[in-house]
Amino acid sequence: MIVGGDMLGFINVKGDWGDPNDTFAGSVMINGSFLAPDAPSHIKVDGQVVGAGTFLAVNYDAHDGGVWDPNAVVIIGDPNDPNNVHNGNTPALHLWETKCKGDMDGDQVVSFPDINPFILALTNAVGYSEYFPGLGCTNDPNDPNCLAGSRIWRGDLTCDNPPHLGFEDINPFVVLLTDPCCQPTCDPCSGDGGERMSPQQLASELAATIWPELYNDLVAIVEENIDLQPDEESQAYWEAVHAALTG
Ligand SMILES: [Ca+2]
Ligand SMILES: [Ca+2]
Repeated sequence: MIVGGDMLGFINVKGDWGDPNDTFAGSVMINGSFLAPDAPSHIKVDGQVVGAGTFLAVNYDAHDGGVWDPNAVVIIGDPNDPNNVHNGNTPALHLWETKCKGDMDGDQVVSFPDINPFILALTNAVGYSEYFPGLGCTNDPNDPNCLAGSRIWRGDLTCDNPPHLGFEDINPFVVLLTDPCCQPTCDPCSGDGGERMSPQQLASELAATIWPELYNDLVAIVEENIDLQPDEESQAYWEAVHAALTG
């Protein structure tokens, strides 16, 4: 479902949200902001969210950094029960909002654990979509233009046009991990690019957070990344990261 501009009114789903037989269902793409400046603005589901893979991703202009107004809410079930009224990320319900570039697991924070879903998103789009229902892509997880589920928006740290998630995003992702912030743009977080971690420090942070089953993928990505560096200094940096990971 796509809302062409700012969302100021309401959407009411009369029954359940989702389909028990459909793995990817439930994205509301708002091309502007999700706003309630004067009157209530809400998305209301009278029934419940059904199906293990169903999600409700409220993507309020993720591309440009729109606003989810605190008074704009998503209501699932009886509106008189305050537990049913949500105004932000609610992972237990697969209710996601998009906010930070590089936040690959959708917890609204950019941190080292995001390395796991970043690698998944890079190497296995379908696996990423299955692991994080709603953060992957609707219908076709391999569709490079599918931003509704926001996998590409979150991982594309070079802000390509059209958006693209690829090996070119590894360097900026690592820079972001070492100088983290939550923002919807590709600008450096502190404005000065931050202090680069030593290769040994980076390798040990990565090794401490990587899932064992992704360790080999990480090593392979780091190895490929050596050749992609523009200068010898950067190559030496990534060679040292690789050596520390495999040593
Ligand atoms: Ca995160
Ligand atoms: Ca990119």
